[in-house]
Amino acid sequence: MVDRFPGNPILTKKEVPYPVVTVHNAGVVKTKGRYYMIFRSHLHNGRSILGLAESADGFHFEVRDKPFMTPAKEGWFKDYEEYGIEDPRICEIEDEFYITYSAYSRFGVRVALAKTKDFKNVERLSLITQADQRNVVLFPEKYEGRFVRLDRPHTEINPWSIWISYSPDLIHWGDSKMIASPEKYHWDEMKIGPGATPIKTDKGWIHIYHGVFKTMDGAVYRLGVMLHDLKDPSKLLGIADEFILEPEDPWEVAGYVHNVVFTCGAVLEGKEELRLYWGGADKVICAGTADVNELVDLCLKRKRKPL
Ligand code: BMA
Repeated sequence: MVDRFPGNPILTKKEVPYPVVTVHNAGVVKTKGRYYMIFRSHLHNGRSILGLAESADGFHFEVRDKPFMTPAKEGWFKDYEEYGIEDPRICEIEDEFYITYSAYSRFGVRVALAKTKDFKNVERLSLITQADQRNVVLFPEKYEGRFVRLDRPHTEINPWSIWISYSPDLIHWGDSKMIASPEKYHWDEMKIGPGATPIKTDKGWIHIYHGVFKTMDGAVYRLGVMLHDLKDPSKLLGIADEFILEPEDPWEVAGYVHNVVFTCGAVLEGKEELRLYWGGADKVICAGTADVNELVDLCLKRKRKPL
């Protein structure tokens, strides 16, 4: 389903002008013909920061001299970012770029929201979940006057599932509802989580998500696709039964954590092509393309049984 870019991996630690151990899990947007990528890197102490890279073609990226965001040193965010900031997603809403990222600390992992207009200055807005939450993905459009997000709470009774929540101001969230959960003895039976910012098509919102299967050799992270109704994003028109990408290339099979493909970003090229970005084995960044119509068909014609 996904054609890998022949020049993969598109970004590694060698292209980063400051010392890092990994370059992985990146949010990407395209605006005014340029691609902006915010990526996660581990430092040598094992904690994460966020870097910024730019590109004219979406495949060849140049990394800024300095990190884009490092854990907050003061204020309300300081205590909650002590162990690092991870897995950014970018969503353009009304000409501003909102970044959701995981904030790690002794209190657990929660999700923070920041915004930028120019990819130079960034403003932290709020911590928008409690612990234990990761993988918050915003929709680029409001629904019935409210912002919409996908989130991924985790409880023992209902492990690692995808929920939807609504907000009048991006800060206060509620009316949460569960919309998808892992399926037993299936490639995503252990965990699922929101992946890339949803992409709008005539047939619905394409949402690439990650699914995890536990093996005797540890967990395998793969990517799948679901289609949300344009009129009501809480309604799933279909979740494809099959995964669309699994670790295959050497840098996806081995790295910092082996057997991982993990996405935080996708971009629509014209009407037919989805450009997908993923972290390979938590060490490098890879890119590939998929046909929008094929992804939609997979969700509608080869779907798994509804919830
Ligand atoms: C998840 C997150 C991701 C990571 C993945 C595989 O729980 O930590 O950032 O890519 O595990 O290690």
